[in-house]
Amino acid sequence: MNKTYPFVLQDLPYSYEALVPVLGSDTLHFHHDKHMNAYVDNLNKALEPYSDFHNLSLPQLLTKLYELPQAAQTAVRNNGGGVYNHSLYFSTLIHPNAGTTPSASLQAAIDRDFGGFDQMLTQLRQAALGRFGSGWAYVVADENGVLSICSTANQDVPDLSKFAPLMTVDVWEHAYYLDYQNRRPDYFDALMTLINWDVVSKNYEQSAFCL
Ligand code: MN3
Repeated sequence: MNKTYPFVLQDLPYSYEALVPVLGSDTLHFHHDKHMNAYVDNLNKALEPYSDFHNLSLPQLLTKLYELPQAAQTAVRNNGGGVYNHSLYFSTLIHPNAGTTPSASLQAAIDRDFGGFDQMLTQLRQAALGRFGSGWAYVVADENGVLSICSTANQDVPDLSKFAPLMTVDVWEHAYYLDYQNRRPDYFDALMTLINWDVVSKNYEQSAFCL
């Protein structure tokens, strides 16, 4: 996420079969190789004419969106957000057999800010299922390490100057249609078995702002 222009599609940190049967390899191929790849390509196309911005990281671009030339703002918002959101999403998944759990410090924050792990997932589920149309639901930390749930539409990201996203749920239909058709609740419940809490914990421990 610290990379700058030209952005490169990162390989998945696991094989295309690694998340079967929760997410099939067809879903991962289309989602990563086609959908995410298009966001990377279109982000680079949008930035190509503006060399003054080629040294900015993706979080910096998304935070300074309105300092960009107006002609590039919508494309960077949509495609830069698409790269940011998918990078976070894919990086926090792993096969359920990995059996990861939150670190002591993340678990303490979950208990303090949600009243427990199940309560956190209940709030995240409400945000994911309540998002009309396409978008994302997140667990984020603020600059004091306080956790909360939020949701965005389309490929928008939370305000990265105020919140560090720790994990996210893609609720665009392309994330689940091949495996779950229109059943977003089934997808959400299954996806929660794939969350790599080791990575989420690391994101929490590194969340003191480093744009
Ligand atoms: Mn997606």
